[in-house]
Amino acid sequence: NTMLSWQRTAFHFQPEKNWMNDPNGPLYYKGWYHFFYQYNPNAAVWGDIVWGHAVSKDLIHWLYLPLAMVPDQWYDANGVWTGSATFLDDGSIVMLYTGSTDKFVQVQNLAYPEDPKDPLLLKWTKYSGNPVLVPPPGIGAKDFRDPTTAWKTSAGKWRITIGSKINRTGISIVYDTTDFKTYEQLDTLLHQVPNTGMWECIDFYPVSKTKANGLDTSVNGPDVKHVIKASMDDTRIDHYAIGTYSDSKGTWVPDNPKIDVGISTGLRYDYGKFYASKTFYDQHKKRRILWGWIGESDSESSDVQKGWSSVQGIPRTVVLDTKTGKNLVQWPVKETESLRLTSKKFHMKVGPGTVVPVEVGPAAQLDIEAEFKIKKDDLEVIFGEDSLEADEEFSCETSKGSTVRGALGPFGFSVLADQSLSEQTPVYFYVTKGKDSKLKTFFCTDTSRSTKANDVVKPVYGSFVPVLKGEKLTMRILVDHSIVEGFGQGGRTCITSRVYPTKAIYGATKLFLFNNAIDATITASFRVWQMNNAFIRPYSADDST
Ligand code: DQQ
Repeated sequence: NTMLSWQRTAFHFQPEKNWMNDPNGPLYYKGWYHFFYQYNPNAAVWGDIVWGHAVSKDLIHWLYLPLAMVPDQWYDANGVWTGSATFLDDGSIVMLYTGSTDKFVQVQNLAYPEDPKDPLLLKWTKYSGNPVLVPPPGIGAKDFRDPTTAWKTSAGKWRITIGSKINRTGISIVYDTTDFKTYEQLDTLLHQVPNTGMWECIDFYPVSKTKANGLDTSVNGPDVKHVIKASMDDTRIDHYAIGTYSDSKGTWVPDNPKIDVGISTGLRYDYGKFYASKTFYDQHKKRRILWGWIGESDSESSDVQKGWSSVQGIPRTVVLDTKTGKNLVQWPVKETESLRLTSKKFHMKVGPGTVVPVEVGPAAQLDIEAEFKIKKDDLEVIFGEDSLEADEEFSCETSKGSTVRGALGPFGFSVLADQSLSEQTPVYFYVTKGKDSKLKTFFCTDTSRSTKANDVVKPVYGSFVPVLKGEKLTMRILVDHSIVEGFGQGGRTCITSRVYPTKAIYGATKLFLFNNAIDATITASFRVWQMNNAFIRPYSADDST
């Protein structure tokens, strides 16, 4: 169907057709990045789930391979669901995944490459003793899924966690194993949080307190913090928290109980559309990489009409923010920059209530890096001692979007806009003065005017973003036809949105800079790159060389 074909992305991973959801078992092996994904080979809606498979040399250009695993056993007859890879000490790979059985019971299964010498890992063998884990007593048959990558205990065993719930409490059940075939359940949970519902796709990994590189999942010690991420089935939000892991107890406690997993005051990887994510340690480049499933915000019937649904976000490196110590920072993998074509640099001063076209040619595939300064006098006058403006608790989500003017914002870019701005998606900062008289910065994306289509959910997304003394406000935006990924303040706060312009497509797509503040003058220094297409196509024999 060509009618909706402009929504197809040019450099984001998506299958040729049909439905995709969670990233599965990402890993680097013998020169290839492997990416598996939840896939419906038969339709553009969820169902008949198998593992799709693709490989890449650089995480950007992808070659589709044959399906890696399909439901061909009683223990995965209703779907080969989400799972994770672990490298054993001898370099061999084990894959654990959830099967939905012939009776719709969620069990964990073991699989491994049929031929470890094959860099493409084309064939997977399911262990003859599957399932290796069934729901333990007290756990619902349909509440037991998505095993993590295993990590080593100090006793030399392997440990994994699996998400579940007891009543309304989200929990992570812990098991130790030596051979991945038999398991011993620990008496304690890794973690639990009341009133958060079912935890899907738990991820658990160390981050360095001092260094910028990523850590292998088994690394532990005084220089390390541990991150737990769980995907909240109820709200479809990926929440993470930073805390301390006890190897001897098999438990984890958050640094700050107010920033715990799954609670409204906690942290999210992304404040837009981003779910069921999973990290892996890239031993090739010593970094931890985050994949996230970006679903659609349009209707199921539109997906059926266009013949596909969902994309994957650009893989992000993830590290602890050593400046704040309280949050992660996420950034598109360096290889993304290989898609950059021509660029233009701009330095613009924009007064209150201004919209300026940014002449970059067609603006449907862009990478934007920008720095903003608020004129200092304005800051002092506006937010001086007796200033009137003290924003009550601002929130992007409950605000009416970028048309609402404050003293110091909003300002930023309107992307995927048409010439007359009848369609536009503003990505912006909004600076407020809190009740404590301190400036507080928010990073938001307003999709409410992104399309004329009437079958689309169009929220205002966003959140608070930490800005430290002396820092300028910075943002990066990746634009790719129907996806916009915003990274505020170096990736402290991220927002991914799916938008479906009807006029702002291909060559008609424009970029604007705006300052909708009432008082402040803004200086924006930025660079805009045209982005190339990535090749994402079936593997052919020529690709082996
Ligand atoms: N998707 C998988 C499950 C997982 C869910 C099924 C999260 O394993 O819990 O497709 O999106």
